[in-house]
Amino acid sequence: MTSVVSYDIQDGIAVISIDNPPVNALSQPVRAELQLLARKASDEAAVQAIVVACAGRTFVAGADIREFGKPPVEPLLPDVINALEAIPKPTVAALHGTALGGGLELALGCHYRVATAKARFALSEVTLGLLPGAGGTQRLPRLVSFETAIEMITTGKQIGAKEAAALGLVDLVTDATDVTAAAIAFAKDLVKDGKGPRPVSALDVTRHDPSVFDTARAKLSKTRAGQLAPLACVDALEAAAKLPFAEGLSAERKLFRKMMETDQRSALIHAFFSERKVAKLPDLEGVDPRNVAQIGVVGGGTMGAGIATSALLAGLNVTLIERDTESAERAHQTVARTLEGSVKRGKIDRATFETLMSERFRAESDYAALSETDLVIEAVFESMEVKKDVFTQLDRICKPGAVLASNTSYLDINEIAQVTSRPQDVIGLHFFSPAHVMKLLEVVVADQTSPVVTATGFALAKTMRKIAVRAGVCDGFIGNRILSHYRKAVDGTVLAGASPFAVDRALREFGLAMGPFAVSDLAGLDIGWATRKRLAPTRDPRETYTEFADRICEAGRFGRKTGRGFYIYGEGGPTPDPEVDVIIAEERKAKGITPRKLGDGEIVDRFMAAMVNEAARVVAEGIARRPLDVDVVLLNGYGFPRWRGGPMHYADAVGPAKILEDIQRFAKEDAFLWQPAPLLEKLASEGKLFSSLND
Ligand code: T1G
Repeated sequence: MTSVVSYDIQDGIAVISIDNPPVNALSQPVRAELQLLARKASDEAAVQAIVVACAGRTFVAGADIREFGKPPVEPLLPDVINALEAIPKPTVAALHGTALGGGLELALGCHYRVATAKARFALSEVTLGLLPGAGGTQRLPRLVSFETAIEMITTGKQIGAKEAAALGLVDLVTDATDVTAAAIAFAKDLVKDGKGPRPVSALDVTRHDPSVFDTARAKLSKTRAGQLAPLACVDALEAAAKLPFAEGLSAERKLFRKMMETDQRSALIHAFFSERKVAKLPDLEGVDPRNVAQIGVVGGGTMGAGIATSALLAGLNVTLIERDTESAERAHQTVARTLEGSVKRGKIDRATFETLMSERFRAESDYAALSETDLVIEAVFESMEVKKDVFTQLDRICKPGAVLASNTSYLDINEIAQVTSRPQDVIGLHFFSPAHVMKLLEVVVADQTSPVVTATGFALAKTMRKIAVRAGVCDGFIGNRILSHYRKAVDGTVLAGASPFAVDRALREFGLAMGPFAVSDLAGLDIGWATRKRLAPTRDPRETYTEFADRICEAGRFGRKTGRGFYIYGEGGPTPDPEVDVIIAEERKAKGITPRKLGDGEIVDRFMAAMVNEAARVVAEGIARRPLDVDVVLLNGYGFPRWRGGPMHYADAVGPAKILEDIQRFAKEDAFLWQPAPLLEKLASEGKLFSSLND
């Protein structure tokens, strides 16, 4: 087997370098060789100091996540790090790229740390449902305050080299491109100055108020309700405060093993790997995308300006077209305002802002400005006629080979493509609002879209740091189609007897950031109302779940923007509107429904059964390639709780058979609303899981 760790001595400095592409994860072979070579360097008389470095694009990005869920194999990372720390010679970590999780723990096990200016650091284990399990919770609070340690470990957020140095996590930030050379020079100075080992574990924990832990727990019970790992992180940090290092390490290990066994860890790892696997499509193997450097955006409203901003932040040049110079100027100001926000949040500096606005972005009113663009994204009003007119002009103006994309959220891309002479170059790129924040991008592939254009859509997503999911053409593609069905079920739940406010509360406790009725108020009830009116001519007459919502709209109550919808938006925040309950009671009476009590459990079961059932149809029809694609969409575009892994992962956790039983039970009350999807019935009858369709 090729070695994954190299060893070299340069002027008395042993350089141990890990080379385990792509991110130098601490797999078992790496741990074993690292342990062996650290011992060798410790024993060799010629070695006066040791540098631990990495080849490739980054220092260690953590333990090897692919080993999770399997029995741990010796040597365990905490033991490797403790042995390294105990070496009676100074050890220096050479840090570049992203030192994350076990990577940062390995660095903390070294006596000194040298980092490039662009290096970034995090104990990111909590994002995977874990806590640092190799001494991170015990060493970090020996260098930084407990408040900082709690914030870093319970959020998993990354910090830059400068901040790390200011916190005392890094001893030297170098502008040198070769951080290993810088670390070797640093080690030589240590030897010259007679500086020896400086084990972090020998330090006392920083001074703190013992109440810091309960304060953190109280905050997490609100901000991370239902999540186990953040609380385990606090428990491990409290152990660091109360116990000697060795005992604190044991407490950490016990908590780590407990979190490793949770469904939440399994769900978060599923989410992590699914977001990488979703872009791996056999039909795109070996298909080279077209180069995209100049993009056009048609439409400078919320979506168009958001897409333009996102593309500018990703390093692309953007030409935005509006219908006249006045609208173009307004769009220019909208983009400037949004980028000002990026400056305020430290995402870009002022110089970058000026360059973007003066050299990389222009807003025009003449389509001729798009003649040299490589890809154009249409983001105009959601009307097929308006879009057809835009694509007719794009077809006339844009150069051969330019990709013509629509940002439509539900309209038929095939119909749009037909008005052009180049349907093979037409695709859907459905961004989510706000487009410069939301990571999800549905790449909607029409019947004649060429593989090269699809590959170009995925490449653009990577450039824009979006998560692209391939979708087929149907009303609502993947996310909005599933949304429309679980919204129907939620309305049916209200008619059956639950108040909208009880539904929102139950689903918030399930893990949604906001309940569906609060979300509707936020988005604007008139939007759903307009969609219902658009679909009315084709709607099944048995579909009568939304009259109460229509009546609220007829009263001009559109939610937050009018101060009243399902909730009343006053000074003290949203409060349930009692008049909504009256409207609902009247609707139930008009339909002859005798309301019954529905507990939170049934509210969640109905919500999830509807979501999984429609998702099963979406997968069976090929609108989504795999169940994991649905998970990625719902996690990244619809606020599904990440620590539940997505609706299909949740369905596997409770079992497709249980979902089917729920649907069959609800169908006794409303056979129209609850019609089992054939794929769900098939999996349930065969005792198989949705994950069996993920390969
Ligand atoms: N283990 C195994 N594979 C990993 C990996 C890891 N830690 N990190 C990334 N990969 C794979 C990934 O699946 C993909 O594979 C390829 O590398 C490129 O990744 C003991 C227990 C490092 C910022 O949380 O955040 O340490 O698709 O597409 O966008 O206490 O990967 O090519 O086959 O994401 O440039 C803690 C997780 C682990 C870091 C790079 N570590 N990784 O982002 O590339 S738990 C993390 C990332 C731990 C200790 C505990 C990102 C990245 P493929 P990529 P990228």
